[in-house]
Amino acid sequence: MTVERTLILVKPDGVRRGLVGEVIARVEKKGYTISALKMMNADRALLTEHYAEHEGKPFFEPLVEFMLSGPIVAIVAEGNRVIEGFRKLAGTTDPTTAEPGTIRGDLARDQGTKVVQNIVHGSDSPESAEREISIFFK
Ligand code: D4T
Repeated sequence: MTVERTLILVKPDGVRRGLVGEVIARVEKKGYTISALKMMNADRALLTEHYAEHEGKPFFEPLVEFMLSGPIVAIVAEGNRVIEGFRKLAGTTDPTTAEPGTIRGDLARDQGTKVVQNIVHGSDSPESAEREISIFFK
């Protein structure tokens, strides 16, 4: 058994478009358990910590501005191999080419903005998941 936890964020575009329920429904229908959930307004310090690996990249500042542009929903989901499983549910980073059937493939597209607006974030490893959960659920 590989029971894991992952951090999911519904980003400001997802909240603005009323897709919080849709994201949660897909996670629950897949069979994962929601173990924590909160709506919040992120601040710059929290986002800089969360996106530390991207600091200095050209899309970092637009990414932070985008993530500050409205409320987000932070979710902890649990289940066997949920980290990999949620990333498959989310689809690839670029929503134009994300597979239909995925959250990004079905619900997002290129907006022509400096930063990709792709509805959700999902942790990419057990180490990232624990690090990110401790940032969003202090
Ligand atoms: P997250 O982290 O949001 O689940 O998305 P990914 O794992 O798919 O993507 P990421 O961490 O590499 O990027 C974080 C965030 O930055 C945007 N982005 C990324 C962008 O606008 N341009 C880029 O070239 C990259 C790599 C999209 C997601």
